[in-house]
Amino acid sequence: MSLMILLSNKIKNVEKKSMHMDRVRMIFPSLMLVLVISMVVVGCSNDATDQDLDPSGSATLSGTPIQFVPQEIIFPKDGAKMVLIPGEEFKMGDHFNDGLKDEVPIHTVYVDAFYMDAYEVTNQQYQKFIDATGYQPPKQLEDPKFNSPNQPVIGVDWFDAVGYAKWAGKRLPTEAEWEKAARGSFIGKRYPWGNYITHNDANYNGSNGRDQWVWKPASVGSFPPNRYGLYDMAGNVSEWCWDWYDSNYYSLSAKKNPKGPIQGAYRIVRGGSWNSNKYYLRVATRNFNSPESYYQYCGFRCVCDATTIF
Ligand SMILES: [Ca+2]
Ligand SMILES: [Ca+2]
Repeated sequence: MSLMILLSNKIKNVEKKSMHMDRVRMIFPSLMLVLVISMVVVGCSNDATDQDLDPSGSATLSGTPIQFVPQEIIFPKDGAKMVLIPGEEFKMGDHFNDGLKDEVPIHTVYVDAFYMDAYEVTNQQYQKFIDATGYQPPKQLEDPKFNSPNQPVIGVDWFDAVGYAKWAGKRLPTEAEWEKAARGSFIGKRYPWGNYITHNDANYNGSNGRDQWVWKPASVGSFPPNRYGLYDMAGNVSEWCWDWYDSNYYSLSAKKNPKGPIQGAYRIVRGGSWNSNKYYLRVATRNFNSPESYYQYCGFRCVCDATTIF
């Protein structure tokens, strides 16, 4: 009888242990998810201070060497997928003598690791910003040609882009970050994937092959990404960057984390658009607009620092 009780107790203990392990197995993924999300929230929002994003101030880019970070994150505030761009040197500028003098000299630049939105900011994401803040919507949101939820937002000036980034807890990329990201780890190529471009690679002026969009942006991500997992770095809509424009800046640029001139009349715009000839889709092409101007071809995407919090 006592043997039966002993066996029964052992079986109960085994069952309890098994139930405990099952609970651990059930809870563990949730704990890991909470941990990762917490790290993402802390890691990105800590660096997005008012000083970082104040249009009258200069961006603080405080990334430091990192041990481990996820390759992709979903940013909590705007739900944007972001991909990690590694901190390393690259050669910035026109390697082919294709462009204007402002694209040279080629110079070596180091940028700290950062996360960049995989896609241009969409109408749907911008609408969340409008709903949350009462911000003035761009008039293009009333135009059926431009207002699909997954089309990139357009008709936004530089201050609108900075306003969205600040709301989201992110910032605009510097010009150096943008070009580093667009190059997709290739060295000295003309486009984000290599030296040649067709309408199967991007949405630009005209249509053919995969590019079936004329005089309007495609839904974001309609073309293959570059090697970092970034979509539409060439074409679709051109993208506001943080920096002021100076045609001589490449001769003056800081080597580490350059943030552009301290003042100017125009802000950098990169990548070309649905309205551009392919010449303007080159990764080295430097364009610029008045920060108060807005166009049907110009949108933006955001970045945030990758920090040791991970
Ligand atoms: Ca097109
Ligand atoms: Ca683009």
